[in-house]
Amino acid sequence: MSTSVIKESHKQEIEKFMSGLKKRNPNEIEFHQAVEEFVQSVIPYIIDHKQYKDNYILERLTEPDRIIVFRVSWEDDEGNIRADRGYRVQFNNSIGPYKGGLRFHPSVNLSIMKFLAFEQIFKNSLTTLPLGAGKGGSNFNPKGKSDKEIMRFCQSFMTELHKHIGPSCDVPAGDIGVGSREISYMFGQYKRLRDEFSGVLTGKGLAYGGSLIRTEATGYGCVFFVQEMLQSKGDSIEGKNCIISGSGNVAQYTAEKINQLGGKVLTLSDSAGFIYDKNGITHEKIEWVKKLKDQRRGRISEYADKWPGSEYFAGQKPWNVPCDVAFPSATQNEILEEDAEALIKNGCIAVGEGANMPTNIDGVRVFEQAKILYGPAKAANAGGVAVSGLEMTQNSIRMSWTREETEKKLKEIMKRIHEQCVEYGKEEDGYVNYAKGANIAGFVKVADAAIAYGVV
Ligand code: NDP
Ligand code: 2IT
Repeated sequence: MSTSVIKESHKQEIEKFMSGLKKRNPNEIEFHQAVEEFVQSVIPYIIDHKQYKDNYILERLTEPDRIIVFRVSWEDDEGNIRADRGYRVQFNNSIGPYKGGLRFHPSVNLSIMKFLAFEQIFKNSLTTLPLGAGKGGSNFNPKGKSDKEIMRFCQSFMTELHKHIGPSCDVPAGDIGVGSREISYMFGQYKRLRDEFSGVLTGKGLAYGGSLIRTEATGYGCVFFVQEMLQSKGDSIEGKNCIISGSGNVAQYTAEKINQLGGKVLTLSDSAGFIYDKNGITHEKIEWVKKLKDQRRGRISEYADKWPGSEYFAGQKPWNVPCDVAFPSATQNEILEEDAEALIKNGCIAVGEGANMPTNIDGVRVFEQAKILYGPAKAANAGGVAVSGLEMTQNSIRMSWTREETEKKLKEIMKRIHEQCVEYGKEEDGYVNYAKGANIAGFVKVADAAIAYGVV
């Protein structure tokens, strides 16, 4: 059932379920949104598959196994004492150890942690790897902090978190504000506290257990997924005008892979505005952006000063730039209904969500009604956690695979995710509702495991 045409009887079931969920989890708007988007596809499916209803699966799946909330005290460079809040939501370990990133951003709160951990359940299930789901982070703001401040924060964060994680229990990774620098500081502290060298975090440096392609995986995987969608229509990325939001890890490697496959990248952004480069953001320019963001920790506005023919638009998002394919790769709810309408009006034929929940429910409806190729986050950005899963395997067998082997595995995984979406998302008129497909395919595996375990 596409979210645009929900049967009246299904609508009532969905409203009843959502009203209970909202009562149990007051004020958690992002969590409500993620669950609502999910149950719009899954409740109609459950109505026809009674075992899930009889086993109270939806009620159980929307309640996290546990939530850990803790204080993170640290000292800044001026000697002031600071206190931030740390989180780890261990949502579900039915099919593997809890797995998911850590986000450091001032907007972090329990609702955002829970929406991310909830979506991670189905994303991780889609990867076909044995991965449960979790998410964590802090409202700590890394912007403008010195390396030493970042190190002290990460060490203090891990001093508490280490009690709750482990290579077979819960394996965190990066997300917004957490890249290789932060993972390395946290891994160093874990190793010191526990006196063990294990694959307890993914996204590690290559010299100490990291996997080749993990840095690239989310962006590359998202482009592979879009390529699969386009190929199902006899089309490809080659020659396509693409717009990207964000300029962090996911955006950079999305841009890199689009270029490698012959597409043209027109935009990048950060929270202050976007740049439009009519000449295309080529390999050389992407390498410059990587240094700008990862080494100098600069702003995307500097791009327009450096590269002639490009323009900076302060305070705006890129969705009004005409394109064939859009890759939202910054944050949640960055595409609202009017943004989705602008994309469709300007001829956009495909969307690959690199970010988590970047499109709100009204925006998704616009894409589905226009019947474009809409690749939802759970499917399209699963490449990151998939290569994290491959990093865990390499750590367990104490081996490392080559770049070629790992990229090939990533590509195969994205292809299998696409196949699962088609299997569960194809509608009577032939339109593939990828959101519905991803939700149901991700759900079935986890729900079947939960039933097999009995009442736990
Ligand atoms: P980074 O921290 O590397 O980059 C984040 C980018 O998004 C920056 O350009 C940042 O701009 C921008 N951004 C962050 N918050 C906002 C906001 N509130 N409004 C506008 N722009 C914002 O993070 P990642 O690239 O790793 O993550 C980007 C998205 O991809 C997130 O949704 C994340 O959950 C998702 N994701 C990441 C994966 C990974 O492996 N890293 C895997 C799967 C999904 P600024 O510098 O101004 O803050
Ligand atoms: O949202 C995500 O899937 C991530 N941030 C990556 C998680 C991981 O464990 O690699």
